[in-house]
Amino acid sequence: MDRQKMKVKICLVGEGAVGKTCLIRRFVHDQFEDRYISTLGAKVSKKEIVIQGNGAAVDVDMTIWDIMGEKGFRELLKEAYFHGAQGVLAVCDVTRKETLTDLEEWIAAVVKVTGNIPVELLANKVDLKDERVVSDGDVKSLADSHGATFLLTSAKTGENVEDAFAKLAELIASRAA
Ligand code: G3D
Ligand code: MG
Repeated sequence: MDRQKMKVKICLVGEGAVGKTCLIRRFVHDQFEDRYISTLGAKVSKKEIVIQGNGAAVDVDMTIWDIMGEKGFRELLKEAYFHGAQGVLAVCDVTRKETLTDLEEWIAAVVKVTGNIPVELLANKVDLKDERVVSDGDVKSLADSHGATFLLTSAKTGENVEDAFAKLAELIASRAA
């Protein structure tokens, strides 16, 4: 019997340099590069994964949207970027507290275009233990206030990166079911 298939579009949001591009690169290519060409405009990547949905395996064809120029990200571009997104990874950098509070605005901007979709907060760069200023509690309270889940990630070590994307896909699948 053919496995059930689904296509999903997800977006990553968050301030510049929190690690969005690195998380995608880690997930899609299983690589972390210290040097690379930064994204121009929006970049779309694809990856297929298999998740457990409702007891049966589901093939998920993920389209992952990345952006650059976060501060100057224009309203018009925002519409196109978020349009049709079924889930969002809201990323902050645990070494910069303002990147967590900034997520309020990012989440509001997405939801304005997409309506209520699953949101997962990623507290990235947890490998930088000595520089960390954002606590688990800080992340949890923002996540709770948006009915979102959260994970601590590192694009550098790969910690929780697969899980982050898979968990979001599962949330989307369970909504669609
Ligand atoms: P962005 O796409 O959100 O703007 P990038 O962020 O993915 O371009 O990452 C910004 C910087 O953070 C990069 O460093 C990258 O190497 C670093 N980075 C991303 N994720 C992690 C992580 O999990 N741990 C650590 N230690 N660094 C990370 P540069 O030096 O190129 O600015
Ligand atoms: Mg980027």
